[in-house]
Amino acid sequence: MQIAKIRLFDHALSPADGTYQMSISAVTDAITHVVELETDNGLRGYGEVCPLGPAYQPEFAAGARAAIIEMAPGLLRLDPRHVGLVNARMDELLNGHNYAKSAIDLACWDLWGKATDSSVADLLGGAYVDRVPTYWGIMPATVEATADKTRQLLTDGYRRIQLKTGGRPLADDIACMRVIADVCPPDIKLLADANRGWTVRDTIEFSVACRDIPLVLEQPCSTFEEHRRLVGKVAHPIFIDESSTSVAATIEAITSGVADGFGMKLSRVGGLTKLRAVRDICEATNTPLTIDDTWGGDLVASATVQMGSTVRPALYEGTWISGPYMASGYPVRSTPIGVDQGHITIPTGPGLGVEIDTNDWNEPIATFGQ
Ligand code: 0XW
Ligand code: MG
Repeated sequence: MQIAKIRLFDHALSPADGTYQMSISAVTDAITHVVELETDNGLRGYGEVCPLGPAYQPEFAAGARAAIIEMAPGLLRLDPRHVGLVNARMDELLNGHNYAKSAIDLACWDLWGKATDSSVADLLGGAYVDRVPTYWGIMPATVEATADKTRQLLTDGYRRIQLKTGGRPLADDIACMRVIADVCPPDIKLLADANRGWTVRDTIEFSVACRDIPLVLEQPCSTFEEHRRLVGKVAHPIFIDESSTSVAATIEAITSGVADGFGMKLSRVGGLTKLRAVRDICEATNTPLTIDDTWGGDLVASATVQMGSTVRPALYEGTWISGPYMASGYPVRSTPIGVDQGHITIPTGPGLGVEIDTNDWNEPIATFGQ
């Protein structure tokens, strides 16, 4: 089985309320790129990458588009089931740009599943569950609005709540964290995610002020070095998100004693093949992790929940999807992937289980092969 044709599509996946606000970046429009790989025996596999605007991480939509176009001609005639070889070829064709490689990697896993009538979760070792827990990130708001949102999330079945912090006075972050802790029963997992927006000093002050609240500090500062300076000075575990940029960076974060867990992103590490290694390293070191991506439609959602379902449940912190935050996704023929009672049901069907008819979409922006 060989890749005979590659088509690239794009779609706008804008936030429902106009803006998705984080400490030092706000996203108003998110452009996703979907790769279609067609094989010489007539199968079609799909993968996707959707950076969270240009400032969340170094990744950005126009970069994904350029990198995929750069690599595509060199991928024709490869066997998509050989995900290791496809990844090696991508590294020969282009240095870095893990996120763009992620879209191609996903499409290969989708094809591998379709060729063997297996779900991606089957190929990844098997699913522990048929629906996975999710969590919610509360955007910066007043104390009253934060309390109301927390109550609503509890009613909706969420058991893990992340407060977006940073980008405003520390006292506001502390007050909002306190009200969330007051509203929540003790078994709800709480996180403060500054998305790189705090200094080392901010983080220490926040942690000391919230010493009595069991919570996780997620990616408080910008660099790995700053997080290293926090070790021993904060009262809470540190989860690394934006700084876990690769499999090697993940290993370093664990072995250096900085990461107590991860907010892990599929596209940042380069797709399912790399994320499988991350999962296995986390399992070998008893390190908890989420399985998320930055943003995206049902292809990204399926890839993340399928991978999430294969993580040992005691270490799995859930999967966040952007669907509930979006005005709408791109059209698919399968049941849309959504959240119900704080959980996401894993699509059934071979590969990623997302049925696509590209007649529902605009014309591709690039085509390679025939
Ligand atoms: C809450 N998320 C998983 C969604 C956005 O991609 C940002 C992210 C995070 O934790 O930073
Ligand atoms: Mg995060």
